Amino acid sequence: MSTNSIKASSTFFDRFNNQDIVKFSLTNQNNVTVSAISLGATLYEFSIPTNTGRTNLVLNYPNSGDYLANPFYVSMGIGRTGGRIKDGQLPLNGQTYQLQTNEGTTTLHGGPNGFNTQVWDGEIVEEDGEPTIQFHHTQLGSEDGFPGDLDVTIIYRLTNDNTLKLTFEATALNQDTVFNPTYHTYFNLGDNDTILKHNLQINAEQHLEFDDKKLPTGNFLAVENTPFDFRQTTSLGNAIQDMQSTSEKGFDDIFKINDDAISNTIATLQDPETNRSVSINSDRNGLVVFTANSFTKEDMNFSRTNGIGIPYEGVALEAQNLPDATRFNNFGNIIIKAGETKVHEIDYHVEF
Ligand code: FUC
Repeated sequence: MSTNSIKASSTFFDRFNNQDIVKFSLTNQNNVTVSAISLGATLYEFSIPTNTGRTNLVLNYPNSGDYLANPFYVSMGIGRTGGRIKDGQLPLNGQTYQLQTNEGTTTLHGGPNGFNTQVWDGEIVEEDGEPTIQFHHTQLGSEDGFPGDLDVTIIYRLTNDNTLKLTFEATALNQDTVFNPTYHTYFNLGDNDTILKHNLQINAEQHLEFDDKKLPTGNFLAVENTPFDFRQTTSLGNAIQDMQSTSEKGFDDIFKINDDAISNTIATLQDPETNRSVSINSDRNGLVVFTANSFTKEDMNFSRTNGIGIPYEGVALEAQNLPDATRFNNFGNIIIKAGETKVHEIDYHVEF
């Protein structure tokens, strides 16, 4: 007889590029369910029970094909490196590696053959008496252009205090390489089509200055007295309003997490109307906030809004190390030495 308090299941999701895509689910004692699909190890569902049924707190699409037909990385696993690498050129150990590019001259989110494009081997694995979802993939340098081969496992653990723990474990198999994965999770915690009524708090005194390709210049900007000041709980809608004079008309920005918040709560998103919140823990120094400013009705098939994409439909909160970190000596260390294993964790704790 099973004594697990977390229930696990797996089921056929759909076919994509002649491969079966599998959906794995974990449900805890509070009837919170987390599901992931093997395409991109994508977080497909983080749903809670409500008075009227269930609400999924993350954006998704109904079909695998939708995920790569859109440029938005909807709640997908991202790697080897989240964010942008200038000119697709990775400086490492005194050499420069030319990577594949996928945004003009830039390598974005691991490039055109990054983690999100891969079909991961998934299985339910029991650990300490509870089931977990484990996705495994060996990312080959010959496949994505990064130096060396990287053996990667992404683990989903769900606790009975409503925390989803996402762990990335990577081993550099044969060369020094870089590892800065993230989840491109778009949250919409409320019952509205947009996140404009949400509040956001981020433990960040600074954010990064960008050039016109959204590449970091290396300068840190103080958030104080700007729309980037989320040090106290702040209305996201008001902050987005203050960004309307910019070309982005919202946030697509990188916050430098304060040292004392790392490995603790780095940010909290809440919806005052429903009293739902998610707190994010991360062991690294960066958080990208992307408020889906450029979603349009051509970005079809979002499950939440009856198939239509609309601006501000969700907010992507991407916990990671500051991007392009081998180009700047104060952005943190994303290097894995040959033979070395590195582990990173991102936790989402929901309250409702
Ligand atoms: C964020 C942004 C990018 C891109 C992507 C979908 O990571 O930094 O600009 O739009 O999301």
